Amino acid sequence: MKNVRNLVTALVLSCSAVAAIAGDVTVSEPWVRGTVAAQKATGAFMGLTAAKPMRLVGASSPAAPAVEVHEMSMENDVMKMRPVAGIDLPAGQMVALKPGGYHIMLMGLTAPLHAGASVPLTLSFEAADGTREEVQIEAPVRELAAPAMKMKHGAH
Ligand SMILES: [Cu+2]
Repeated sequence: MKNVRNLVTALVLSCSAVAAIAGDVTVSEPWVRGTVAAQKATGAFMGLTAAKPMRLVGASSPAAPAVEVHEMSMENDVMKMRPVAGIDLPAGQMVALKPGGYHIMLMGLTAPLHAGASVPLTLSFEAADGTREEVQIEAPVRELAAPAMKMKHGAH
């Protein structure tokens, strides 16, 4: 009996380490791309799974004065990104925010972000009936691995 309880405790602990579950949305494996000196913007990425139809409508962070929900796409061989009003989350289906697609853009960074640090983020979700829900997460910083892509920022 005791062994079973220990196993359950271990499972609960290991789950809470990778996912923040609050209310109707589960955030899995959040991370932020590290930056180099003088770089003012970067992206935050994660998986979002909603228990019922929800919409990611915004985010904020103490690490950046401006935070927007962005979509990246290829236009004439150039990666472009633009702000979107929100990202729809169908019930029970993981939506990935990842490089090259949807991401959360942190702009106006006051200091470089290095691996080992983590960035607090508050995510705002809206349900079909208009009720809002906020989820707080800590996104670890991953070192900038690849050289910066050729990018154009449309709206900012
Ligand atoms: Cu962006």
